[in-house]
Amino acid sequence: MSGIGRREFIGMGMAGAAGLALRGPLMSALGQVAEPGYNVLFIPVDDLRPQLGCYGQTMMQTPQIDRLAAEGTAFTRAYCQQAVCSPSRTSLMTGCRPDTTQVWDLYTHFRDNIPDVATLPQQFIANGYHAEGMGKVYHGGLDDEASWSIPSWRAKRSAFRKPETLELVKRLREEAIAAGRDIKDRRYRIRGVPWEDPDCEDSDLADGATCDHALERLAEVGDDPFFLACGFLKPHLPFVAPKRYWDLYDPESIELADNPFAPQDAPSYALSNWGELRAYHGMPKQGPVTDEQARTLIHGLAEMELRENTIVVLWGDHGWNLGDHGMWCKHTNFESSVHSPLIISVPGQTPATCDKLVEFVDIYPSLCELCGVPAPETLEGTSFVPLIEDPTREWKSAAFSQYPRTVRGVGRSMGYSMRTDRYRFTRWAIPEKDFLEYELYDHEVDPKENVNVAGLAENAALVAELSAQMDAGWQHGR
Ligand SMILES: [Ca+2]
Repeated sequence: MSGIGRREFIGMGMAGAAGLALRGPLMSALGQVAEPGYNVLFIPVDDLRPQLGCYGQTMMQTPQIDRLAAEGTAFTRAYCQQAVCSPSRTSLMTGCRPDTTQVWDLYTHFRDNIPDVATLPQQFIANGYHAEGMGKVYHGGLDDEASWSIPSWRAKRSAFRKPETLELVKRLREEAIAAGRDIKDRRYRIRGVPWEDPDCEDSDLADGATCDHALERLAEVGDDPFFLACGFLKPHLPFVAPKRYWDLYDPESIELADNPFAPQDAPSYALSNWGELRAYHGMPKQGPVTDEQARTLIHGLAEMELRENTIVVLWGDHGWNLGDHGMWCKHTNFESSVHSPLIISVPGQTPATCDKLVEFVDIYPSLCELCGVPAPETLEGTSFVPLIEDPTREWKSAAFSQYPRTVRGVGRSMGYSMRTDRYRFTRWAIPEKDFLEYELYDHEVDPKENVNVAGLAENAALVAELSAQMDAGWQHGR
């Protein structure tokens, strides 16, 4: 970028968000010369809860993600729109909320419902970018051809490495087949053990191989600006990481959730029975491999002199319960499920931690604004670029998430949840059955959401007020 420093540019853009959206970073200070926009390195991380050093979790050793955060903006209150892989990723990649994508499960492809939507990388391709996807970007089996300039890439690696695990998986498979089960049916998939610590190289496992592939591709990028999505599978179950990463942690020193109980007065269906983990043998702990992959990628960018023109954005697709409320995995509307890591680093920006409420649907319009790519009118989020410049400014008043649940004996309900500065408010309704229940957690005194205070008489007016705010929806969240 000539004629204007990146820092000046960022400052200029932030001073008037609309101006930046119109001018984009493609123009010089004179407004004449179009230059290639920023590259984007886009790093989805599967099931990464904000348990990172840069979020104050000193137990974790995540120095490289912390370094990325130290160079960029770490959003400490970022929320996914639905706490499970495909609905969350689909929402983020289309810039639309789950009720628009109508993807609330792990089986529906968004093209079946919104066939003409321009996904985030697709919009970049339409504006001169080369977009590649590798590793897990969309949920498995739900890739989207139109999103990539060349077919997406996945590492071919076994999920496990240890001979005894491979033997166990083989035996379970044989037993299932002998019992007449179709093991290709998702319900009967053989999952094996929940964790493993093989003594192997990073590249022997899928994430290491994906990282290597990303570095190879970065070395070969052409003249067009790139949008490179490099999705990591870990720390999603099964927790498999090379032994040396496990050895960084003393099991005795690992802190356990201090609220391993259901919230007081919360409806039982609000909780998850964490069937995802129960499908494995044994019990889990957390492996830290992702940090190392992020380091290698970002280091590679620096070596190739791409870092100074590349925006890096790292996000976990949702939170994860590590025994919180007695649950494991995600699949709920609680803070521990929807609160997710989001870090963006824009060259030349002033590093900051930002505690304003942001949503994953905001990522699409933000990257558009930063890269001078026009944002489609269908987007249902708000660019958080102004927060990169001024992390303390006034911002949106609520973040919205949702999760469907069957209420026993009543029917299927979509639980809508709203995080405001102070409260988490969740509403479960089945209008045709005259069913309506609320959850209300006051984060000022109950940050772990241990007591549902929606039913207290003194909170009746507050519940009505929050309910009205929820009805007004995300469009009125600012
Ligand atoms: Ca996930």
